[in-house]
Amino acid sequence: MKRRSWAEPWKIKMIEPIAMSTREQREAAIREAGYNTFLLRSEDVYIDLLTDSGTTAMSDRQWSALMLGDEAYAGSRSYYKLADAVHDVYGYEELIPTHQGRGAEHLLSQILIEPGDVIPGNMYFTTTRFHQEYAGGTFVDVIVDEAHVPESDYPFKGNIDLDKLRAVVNEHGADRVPYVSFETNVNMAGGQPASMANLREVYEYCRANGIYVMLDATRALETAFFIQQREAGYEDKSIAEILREICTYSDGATMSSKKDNLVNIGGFLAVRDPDLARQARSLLVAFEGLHTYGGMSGRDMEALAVGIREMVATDDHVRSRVGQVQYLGRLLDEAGVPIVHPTGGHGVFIDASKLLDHLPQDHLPAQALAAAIYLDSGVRGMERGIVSAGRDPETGKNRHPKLELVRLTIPRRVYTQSHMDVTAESVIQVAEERDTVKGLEFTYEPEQLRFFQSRFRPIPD
Ligand code: P70
Repeated sequence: MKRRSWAEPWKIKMIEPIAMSTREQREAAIREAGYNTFLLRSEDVYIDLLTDSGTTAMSDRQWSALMLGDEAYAGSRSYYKLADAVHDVYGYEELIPTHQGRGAEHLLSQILIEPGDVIPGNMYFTTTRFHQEYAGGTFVDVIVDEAHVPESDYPFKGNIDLDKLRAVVNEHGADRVPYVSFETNVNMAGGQPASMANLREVYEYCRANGIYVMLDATRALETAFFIQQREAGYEDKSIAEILREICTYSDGATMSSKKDNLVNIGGFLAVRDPDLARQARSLLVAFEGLHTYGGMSGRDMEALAVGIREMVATDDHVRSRVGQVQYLGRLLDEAGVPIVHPTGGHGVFIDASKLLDHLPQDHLPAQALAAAIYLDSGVRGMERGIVSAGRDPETGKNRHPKLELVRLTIPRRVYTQSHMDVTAESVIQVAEERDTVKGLEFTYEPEQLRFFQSRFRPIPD
C-alpha cells in the first residue's frame, strides 16, 4: 500500500533528555558565546538545528553492528564490508576511507590540483573551497543564476550552467582545469538538487575535454529523491537506482558520511581509476591512517556500512526525511517568513537580508538573526552569509555573497513534528519583533574558516 503522508518508517526505542532554559540563561549563554551559535554549549540548546552533520540517530541495526567492528590495524574485515557497501550503493570500485568529508577533500585536492589551476564548481562549500585554495587552485562558481535568487522556484537550483563552465574552460584551457567539483545537493544554495540531465550533460562535456568530474556526494540521496519527484522519466525508478545513476556521471566522489549515510562520524573518497586511488592512498597513510581504516575505527566502518545500505533499503526513509524538512518550510512560508524556495533537502534557509532589511550586509544580518532565534527559544541555527563567505585571499576584503541566510538544519531521525512546530513558532515570533534585532560586529576573527570561531558584539546605537 502506498502511504499518503511522509510519516517516519521507524519508532523510537531510546530517548535523550534535552533541557529547556529561561531567557535570562540564554542571554548569558549567547553573550558568553560571542553571539556565535557555534560557540554555544550544546547543554544550553533546546532544539539543535545547527547542522544535520553527525547528529543522526542510528538504528538498532547500526548499534548492533558496532559490536562486530574488527579493530585490526591492517586488513580489517569492517573495511571490506564498507568497500562492498560503497560499491553496491554508489558504484565506485576504489574506496579510500577518511575521518570525515574534509579529509577526503584534502586528499582529492592534493592529488589533482597544481598551483594555478582553476576548479569550477556549483557554488562554493566552505571546506571544499578551502582545500582547493590550500592546494594552490582557484575556485570559480558556475552554478545557474537561479541558485542566487531565494524567491525563484526553479526545481534544480543546484545545476551547473554549461555556458559558464565552457567559458571558464575556454579562458584557462582544459589542461588548467583538473576537475569539475560537482556538489550533487548544494548546501549553500539551500539544499538544492542538480537534475540528472544536467549531471549527464556536464559529464559528457568534461569527458570530451579530458576533465574529471568529482562529485561531492554528501547529500546525493536527497537529490535522488528530488529527481524522483521532479524529473520526467524518474517517477517510477527507485531511490537506489537513481542514486546509482547519479554516480555513473562522475569519476569519483568525496563524501561526508555524517549526513546521508546515517552515522556520527566518517567519510570517504571513492574513485574509479586505480591509479588515482594509489596516489590518494599514499597520502592517506600520512594524513589519516592506513588504507584499510583511514580515519575510522573498525566499529565506525561497520555502522557506516549498515547506514549506507539502510538509507536506500526503502524509499520511505528519504521521503520522510525530506518530508519533515518540507513540513517546517511550509509552516514558515504560510506565516510569511521569507525562506529560500523551494525548500531543500536538509534544512530550511531563512532569508535574513530580507527579514532584517534594516541591517546592511556588513552588519551581519544572518549572524544576528541566528542569535535572536536562539535568544527567543533556545533553537540553534547557523549563519550562512557574509561571515561564512570569508575574505578574498587575494584582496583580503570581505566577500559579499548574494545569499545571506540562516539555516535551520534538521538532523535525521532525531526530532518530532512538535519540535518543528515549536521552531516555527519561535521564528515567527522573532519575525514579528524584527525591528528590535541589532546588527553585529567582529571582536575576534580567525584567519581560516572564520565562521566557526569568530566572536561578535551588538553594534552600539
Ligand atoms: C554542515 C556540515 C559538511 C560538508 C558539506 C558538504 C556539502 C563537505 C562537507 C564537509 C559541517 C560544516 C562544515 C563546514 C561549515 C559548517 C558546517 N557540512 N561537503 O553542517 O564534511 O564536515 O564531514 O568534514 O555539507 O553542513 P565534514
